[in-house]
Amino acid sequence: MASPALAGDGYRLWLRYPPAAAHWRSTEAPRLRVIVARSRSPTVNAASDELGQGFAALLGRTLPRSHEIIDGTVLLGTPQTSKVIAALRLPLGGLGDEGFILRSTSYSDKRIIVVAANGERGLLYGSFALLREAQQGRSLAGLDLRQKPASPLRMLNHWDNLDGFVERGYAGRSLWRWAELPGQIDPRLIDYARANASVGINATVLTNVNADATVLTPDYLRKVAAIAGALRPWGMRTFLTARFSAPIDIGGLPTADPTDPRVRRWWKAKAGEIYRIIPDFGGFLVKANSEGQPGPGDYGRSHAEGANMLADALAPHGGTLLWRAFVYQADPGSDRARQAFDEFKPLDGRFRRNVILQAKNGPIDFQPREPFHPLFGQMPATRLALEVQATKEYLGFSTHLAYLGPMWAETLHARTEHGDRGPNVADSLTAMAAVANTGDDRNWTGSDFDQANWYAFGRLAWDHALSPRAVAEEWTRQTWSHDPAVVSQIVGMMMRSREAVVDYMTPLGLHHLMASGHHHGPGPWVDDLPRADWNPTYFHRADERGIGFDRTASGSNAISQYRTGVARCFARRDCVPDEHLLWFHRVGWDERMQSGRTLWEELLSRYERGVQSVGDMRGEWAALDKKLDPERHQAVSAKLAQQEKEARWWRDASIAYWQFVSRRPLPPEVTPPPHDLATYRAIRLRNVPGDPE
Ligand code: BDP
Repeated sequence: MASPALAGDGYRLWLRYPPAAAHWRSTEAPRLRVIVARSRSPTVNAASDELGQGFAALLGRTLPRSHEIIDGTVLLGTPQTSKVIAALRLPLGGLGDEGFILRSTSYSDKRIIVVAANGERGLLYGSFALLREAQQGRSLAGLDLRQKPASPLRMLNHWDNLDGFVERGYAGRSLWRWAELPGQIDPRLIDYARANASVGINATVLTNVNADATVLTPDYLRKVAAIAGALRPWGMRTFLTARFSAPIDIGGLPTADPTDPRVRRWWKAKAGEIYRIIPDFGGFLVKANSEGQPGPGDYGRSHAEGANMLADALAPHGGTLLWRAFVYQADPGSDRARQAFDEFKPLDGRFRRNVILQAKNGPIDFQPREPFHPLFGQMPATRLALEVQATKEYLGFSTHLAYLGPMWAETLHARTEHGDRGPNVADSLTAMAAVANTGDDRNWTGSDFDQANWYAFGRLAWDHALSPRAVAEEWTRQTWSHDPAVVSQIVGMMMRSREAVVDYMTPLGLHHLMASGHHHGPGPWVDDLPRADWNPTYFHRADERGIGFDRTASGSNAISQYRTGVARCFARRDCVPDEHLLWFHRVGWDERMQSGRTLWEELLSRYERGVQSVGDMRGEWAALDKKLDPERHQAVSAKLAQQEKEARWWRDASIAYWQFVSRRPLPPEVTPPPHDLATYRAIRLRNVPGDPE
């Protein structure tokens, strides 16, 4: 199964399959005797191997493969591969290729468990779902699950450069060992694919959105083909980022103008070359005319013209073109938050069928909290992908514990038309992508808790309606312990963790207050960067009178980009949630909040609450020391200690700065920052991981 793993080093992620509780084992064991899976498909073999090994570990005895149906058979099959499945006439219609049915049933008087699907990938996901059920300690007697994924494309985006550096990566270097490829396949790739398959992630983009065209040269394409071959049995398709200027960079053409016939021919030929060696290649992801990347705008062409040209090259092969909506022009104009919508809304309906427009969860840039991106729900004639960041660029890297399930659910479940009714963001999605948080650290994600974000992304991409708490519970049981007291303690910490980060970094709708470049630590005072909208002062606009970005009609009117019902609420002080207040409104320091406190008091209390919350997490974690393996317990303790220090740093530096701009005294109950503002301003971090500069 996995490469050799040390107990407790985190390598095995949530696929540990620890021996199940004795009472579960004694009642469930008779239901599990043999596995029947007739297929030569590598995917079905992978699924039945996983079941065999997983159940062997859970039950403490092997589950042999068999051809016979006996009491206790686990049967994997499609109506085409299994007469029994065909005879059972299960409701497989509408489940597509990836959906599955898990059912405890009987056949010829034999009690069996079936994993049934229309295709091999359904069998793979069904097998992992069966193991997940078992690991929750649930009885398999009444098993009856019927599922299919909410979105057809569930993908990781790796911001990995060809030299092994991972942009915004906090877990070591890239998993792709280009120098050893295509000759050697790192066994770790198989475990990577297994982990993804176990939560239904079915695609991966290997390279950084700030792309290097070299990956499209023949030598590299052979390496890509080797990776694609390792991932394929696990249901994963491989994608690459395409640098828009590749025809110039590696093609010897004088232009990359999407309307130039030579450029169009070049991309068609390139696509043909790729599909000859990777027949199931997924397609391209493109960042164009954003943050200095080349794009159709360089030739006076629109995003649709650029995207469609690449889509046409991929179309004959069934490829997909993901075009990012994260764009902002050289001049931010009135408000950077408006730019993507202003640029893309007029293009609705102008993209080819195989184009998916990929927008970040919020209109700015992966902040600890943003309102949902106004493009969701407003591009009826365009397929959309939701892009989230699993790597915590703006949420404390892999040091701070922040479980992102609640953040993503907040976006997915946000209503795009009315306050509490009508369609939500999830309803408008064809795909969901996460900027990956993986690297070659032994525990994959830099911290044990960041594994939960990889896990939660997959689960929420599969089922947008899942509750983040339920996901945290199942992850915890598979990763840490079955003990109900431990599970509830850990899940409690996880569920509060992201809000704590919001509180001590960017409370009440504040955003983009991080230090420049690496984005670690506070920098609300920064006002000297060359672009106005790179400066925190541009976003908070604080002065002696008040704080916040007026995005109502009296300000940038970004609010008008939302549908009327939503816009109306965001625009009203008595309706906009406190969480988004300073995102949409400029508010006087002494104005009263819903809590009855003034804004100044409320702001201070949020910082306090954030730091307090981290202190509580530390205490709760410390109390678990006898109940968890010492190696991982210790590793998390060390991170929490650092997080607490950094949360205080955020609080102290921010309060010192707000006090300076607002000229407000601190109420007596608020402990003054131990240093003056100049001290915080002078702090410079060096050699920070993940920083491309
Ligand atoms: C920003 C990151 C930058 C990425 C950019 C993007 O700081 O490294 O290139 O997002 O999404 O948040 O393209």
